[in-house]
Amino acid sequence: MRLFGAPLSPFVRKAVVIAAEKGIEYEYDPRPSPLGWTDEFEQINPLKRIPALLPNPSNLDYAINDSSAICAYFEKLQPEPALYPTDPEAYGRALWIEEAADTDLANRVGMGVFRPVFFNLASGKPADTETASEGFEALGKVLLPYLENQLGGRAWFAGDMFSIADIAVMTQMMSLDLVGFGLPQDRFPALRAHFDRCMARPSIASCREQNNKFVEKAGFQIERVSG
Ligand SMILES: N[C@@H](CCC(=O)N[C@@H](CS)C(=O)NCC(=O)O)C(=O)O
Repeated sequence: MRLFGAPLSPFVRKAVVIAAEKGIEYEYDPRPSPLGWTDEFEQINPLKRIPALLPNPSNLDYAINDSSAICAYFEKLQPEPALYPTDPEAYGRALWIEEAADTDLANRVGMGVFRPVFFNLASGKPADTETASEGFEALGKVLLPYLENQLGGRAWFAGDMFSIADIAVMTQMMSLDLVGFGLPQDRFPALRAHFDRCMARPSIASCREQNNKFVEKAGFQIERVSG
């Protein structure tokens, strides 16, 4: 099995973390990214998005693309530990939170905060911290308060288990944190505690360490703006 996609993509992180939680092994090809695609990638995923997964690396025509499809495939491949609740309400809620995180949250985090800092640095320009700060403030108006409220006093987003919902939200928060926008404790205490709880899991701590090493190796100096 081979997983494709740059390690700083929040969607690739979903696949990496769920595989680590379940002890699923794979070869990893970190090369395809929005900053540059490999020759064979279009054949694997005509949508040109990461992550992509080849269950059999020699068969480029049988790919599973999209983080949600890959995570659901991993759940069937290796059901333990379960990362999707069985209770119908908790299951529906997990899928909704995953969807919200993968769409609107991802778009606002990626375009509004991550890219103005990271893509600028990657192309040799100074980080656009002003645009990123505006993007973070926009997130703080609706989406982050919504998620803060959804979490309420509970440890996890769906039922009383760590699930795909937590992974999907956490991977977006990691993107914010990586470019200097940690969750402020005074404004989002539940989300902050959720982030710290997630980071304490070995699967996520190791993913974060790899991400930090990648940024260090690139030599990017990233200003800490919050959290
Ligand atoms: N719904 C897809 C979204 C994947 C996605 O948008 N990935 C980004 C990287 S973070 C990408 O490949 N973007 C391509 C581009 O910007 O050209 C998933 O969950 O995998």
